[in-house]
This record gives sequence, C-alpha cells and structure tokens, in this order.
Amino acid sequence: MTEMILALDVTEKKKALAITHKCVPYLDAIKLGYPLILSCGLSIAQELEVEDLPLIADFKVADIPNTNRLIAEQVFDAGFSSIICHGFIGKDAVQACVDTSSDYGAACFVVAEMSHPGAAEFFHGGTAERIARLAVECGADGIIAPATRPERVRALRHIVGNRKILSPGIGAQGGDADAIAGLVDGIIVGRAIYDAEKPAAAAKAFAHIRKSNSI
Ligand code: OMP
Repeated sequence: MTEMILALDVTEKKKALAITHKCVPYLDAIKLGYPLILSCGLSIAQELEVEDLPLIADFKVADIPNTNRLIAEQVFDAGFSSIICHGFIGKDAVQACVDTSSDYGAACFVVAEMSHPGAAEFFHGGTAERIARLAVECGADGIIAPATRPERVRALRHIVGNRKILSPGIGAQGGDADAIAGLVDGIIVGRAIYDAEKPAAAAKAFAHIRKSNSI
C-alpha cells in the first residue's frame, strides 16, 4: 500500500484542525512543518492527536549532532512519531537524529533529493545517491525523494532497497501521483488538498492510490 500523507502547511490553527478532521478517512499520516508549528506552536501536535494519525515533524533538521538530538527530543516529547532531517549534514549529524528517533521508538527520514527545480543545482551529480547510501548506513527508516522526478526515485530505490521512500511534489509542483505511487511507500500532498475548495474530496481523489499500490 502507498500511504497518503497530508502536508498541513496552513498557518491558522482552526483551518488546520478543520481540514484534518474532514480528510482523516483518506489519510495515513499528517506532516507538520515550520508554517504551522511556527504559527501555532508545537502543542498543535496534541490538538491533532484526537484524529489518531501518526504525525511527522518536517523540520528538515540540519545542525550539529548535539543540537539535532535536542531538536528531536523536543519533537518526540511533543507527540510526533517521525522526524525529517537533511542528509548533507554528514554521518554524525544524521546519526544523532536516527539514534534519538530510535530511543523514542520513532522514525527518521532523510532528505536525499528535493523536489523543486533548484534542487538540481546541488543534489544532482551523485550527491543524492551519496545521501541515500548514508541514510542506509545510519539505519534511517527511509528517505524523502522527489515525485517531480520519478527517474530519480527509481535510481534512489536501488540504493535504499526496502527502506521507505516518501515522495512530495505532487499537484502544485507538477508531480503526477499515479506515475509515482507504485515506486514509493508514501506520497506527500499539500496544496492540492488544503487549497482545494473541498479538501476532503481532493483527498478522496487519491484513495485509489492507497488501495492499489504495493511495493
Ligand atoms: P505541496 O507542494 O503543497 O504539495 O507541499 C509539499 C510538501 O512537501 C511541503 O510541506 C514541502 O515542504 C515538502 N517537501 C517538498 O515539497 N519537497 C521536498 O523535497 C521535501 C519536502 C519534505 O521534506 O516534505
């Protein structure tokens, strides 16, 4: 099954809670990042707990090992079950995120290659492959790889094997859910759902992907 992850990048608490509540039947997890957490605080995690979905903290953590550990502890103490960190920070810094996640029984995903056009400037030329290898070496649960470039996801899949690949870039960034779903373990969708006139209907439109794909 390919999981459906809502990127809840709205900045009003009321809207965040309302959209989530409507979309819950069509979701497997919710990803919260700087936009919502900076506007509402980490406690938004507790408010979303009633929906009983795993919460992914997308801070793209990218600091020294000790700071990464402190950030991850805050995230997991707040109730999140996964964290996203960058991979270019190197083995010791990624390892700190993975180890802290494991201490909490939580998961760590490493950004191997980003989905926007500018990502090609630094992630291409072997860097994404090196990061994917690093993620495997560190024992990360998976990587983030771009739905905007299915061929890159295929290349990274060879490196990470059966570790999870979560893939953003669908809809607003031009990626096609049907083209990517069979290659990954989870699709991450934001604006195509939360900016839709009817977010629940928009989320429901991805329902076939959750049912039909397995890797
Ligand atoms: P939409 O473009 O609105 O669907 O949102 C995509 C979500 O995925 C946002 O929360 C981004 O911050 C996130 N994201 C990317 O779009 N590209 C990446 O390469 C990595 C992420 C991420 O780590 O989630």
